[in-house]
Amino acid sequence: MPANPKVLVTRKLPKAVEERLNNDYDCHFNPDDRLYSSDELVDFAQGMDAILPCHTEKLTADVVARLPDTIKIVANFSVGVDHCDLAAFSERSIVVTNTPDVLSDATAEIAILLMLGAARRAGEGEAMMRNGSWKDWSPAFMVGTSVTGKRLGIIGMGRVGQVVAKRARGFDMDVHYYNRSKLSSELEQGAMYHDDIDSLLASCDFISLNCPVNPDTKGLLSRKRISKMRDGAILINTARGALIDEEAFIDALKSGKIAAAGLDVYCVEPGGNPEISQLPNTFLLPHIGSANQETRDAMGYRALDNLDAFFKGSEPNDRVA
Ligand code: 8YV
Repeated sequence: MPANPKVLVTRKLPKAVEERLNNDYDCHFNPDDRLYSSDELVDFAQGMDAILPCHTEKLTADVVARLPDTIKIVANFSVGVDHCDLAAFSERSIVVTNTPDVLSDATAEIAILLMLGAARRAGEGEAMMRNGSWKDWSPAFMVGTSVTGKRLGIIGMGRVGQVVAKRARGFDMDVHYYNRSKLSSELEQGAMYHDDIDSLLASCDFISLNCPVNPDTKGLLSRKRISKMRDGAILINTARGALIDEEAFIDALKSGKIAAAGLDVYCVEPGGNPEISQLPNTFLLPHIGSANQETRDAMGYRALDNLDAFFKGSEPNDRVA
């Protein structure tokens, strides 16, 4: 390893991860955890060998073109790489890595939380308890939908999708999935494969989005596709907001075509969509799918393993460009 490669660490990382970074690298840290503008990012990257960013840093073609020649690798602290223009990185021969596997359990936990929360109206109930508006009880009060025994359709049966399926089986759910390719029966664990998204949408009570966003999947849940969903279906999204046509989705939530939704991700982040926040049939979280201490540490170590491999002259395990 060359003496102390220089690493720009764009956000505050867990203490143990920063300590490990400090041992082996000469780091520019961000102790105030301030979101850098693109200009600042390019400025701070001057003279650095590597960048360790989060999905909050938009590494567009324009930003990539302005990075100094000293940058050899971008080791993301995220599994999703939709914030990175991978073609632009490849053109400049800058290696890009991500952090798969380590956040699958955490993200699946949040998917199940959202599914239960949306089906059982947890958002409305919680708001009522906090604003003091719980005044009555009757058999008709806050009646939701059962999850147990229902059919769950998973779009994207990768690492996260497979854990969501496993957890959903704990609720006796009948798991169906759409994926670019059919999984082996060992990985399917009895889940039913659909080679067509429309057929999955038409047959499921719950739909969970678990695929990455890329030019092929952007807007995957279009107005036309929403119209194929079962009436009164419930939608869960822990992947990326850009998978959904939010305008069409809001119309469907208003009409009851989609009975409820549990969302952790939005087209605009941070902030989300104020119109969605107004809808009582949504259960909403602020992109915390992987936000637990164990997972944050593991993501940091995974990013560091990629950096270490690169600077030792080996191929990083999680290279995506
Ligand atoms: C992370 C995520 O917290 O890893 C991802 O792709 O969406 C999140 O769960 C975030 O991206 C960290 O940069």
